[in-house]
Amino acid sequence: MRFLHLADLHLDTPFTTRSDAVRRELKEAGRIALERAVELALSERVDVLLIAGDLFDGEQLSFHTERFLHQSMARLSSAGVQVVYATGNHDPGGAGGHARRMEWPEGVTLLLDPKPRVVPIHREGELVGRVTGAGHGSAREERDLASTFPRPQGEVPEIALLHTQVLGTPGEAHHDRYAPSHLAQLKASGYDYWALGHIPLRQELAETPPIHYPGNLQGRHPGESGPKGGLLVQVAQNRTQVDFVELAPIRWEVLVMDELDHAHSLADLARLVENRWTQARESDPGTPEAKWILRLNLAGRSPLHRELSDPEEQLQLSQELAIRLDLLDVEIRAEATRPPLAPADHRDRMDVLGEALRILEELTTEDGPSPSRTLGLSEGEMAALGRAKLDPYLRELLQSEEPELLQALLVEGETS
Ligand SMILES: [Mn+2]
Repeated sequence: MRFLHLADLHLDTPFTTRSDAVRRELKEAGRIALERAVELALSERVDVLLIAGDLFDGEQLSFHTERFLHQSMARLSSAGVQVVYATGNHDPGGAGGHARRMEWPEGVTLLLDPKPRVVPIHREGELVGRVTGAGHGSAREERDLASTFPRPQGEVPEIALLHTQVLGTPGEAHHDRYAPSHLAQLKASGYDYWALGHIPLRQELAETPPIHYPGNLQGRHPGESGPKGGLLVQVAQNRTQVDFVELAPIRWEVLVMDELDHAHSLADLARLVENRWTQARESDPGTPEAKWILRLNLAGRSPLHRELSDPEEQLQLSQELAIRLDLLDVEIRAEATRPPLAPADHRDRMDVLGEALRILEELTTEDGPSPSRTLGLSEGEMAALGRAKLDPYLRELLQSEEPELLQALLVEGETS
């Protein structure tokens, strides 16, 4: 038995915080990813497409997307590929939900309520496997639905399909515990594969039997970086092959830059970002046709602190970067930048900090007082160390350590 496992498509996510152009691209990307999934299902001649919930994002479903879904499913069904779709918390199957209201072509089996159902899967009239699944009837399904699944019969591959929060999985804390289930129970259930949905992060929870979240089909915000797509699964007698296939047209990337002291102009900063971007793409180039959205998190002391706090300057920088790096969009977060060190502002203070800054300045001045004498070395020690070289050496040392010394003194001074 061969199938494609998808989850968490969230079609028609509103993306309200994005510009019109980017919002259009992101919405379109959700449909393109599904179109690619359909192409893959056809070219790989799978027996069934499994959708593990959250096919829609919520109440807003455009007529465009509805028609697109219908056509996509009809393509599969006319090629003899079944579709089994179990609803999740974003697209519950109860009265009034899109899943129940919209028109579906023949060959699509909808699992709209929590009562598990067994769907036989055929290839050219022959039984090749069974899918047992259940859907969320409401947006707040709090029961452990997996525990109600029947024991599979098992003479053909038996697949379980469910939108669920498996307790204790990475990323759990960020998601509501809808239809919670227990890994030990899934493992002991007798199914040959658990096709799960709900957690956007792709992960294998168990190898035997394989229990997988495919992750979402298209990332929707910077936190959902990395390649996104579906799992192509072949269940055979002795072993199950699970392959991830990238399908999302848009990729997200987050760059954190917190060493900004040497960027003295926005052009310098743009160059620094370009270097970091190039490095990141060397290790993870993405597909040749991928479109990218960059989130740039800037932090720490920066001579550009003031410019970066100005929305107009930020916009200019993001536009410059988008053109330069050929990106769909660039978001800049600069709330965590701070003004650069300015020792001159503190030198005249009549306190320990001011005194320390004045001493440091004096000692590093070429014809100022002798550092070795000020530091309290005796005549004998100075003679032994070679007096002529000692002062220049100490000045150099103090100067090279100056940024660190200033940092320590000023941060101390600011917080006291
Ligand atoms: Mn969900």
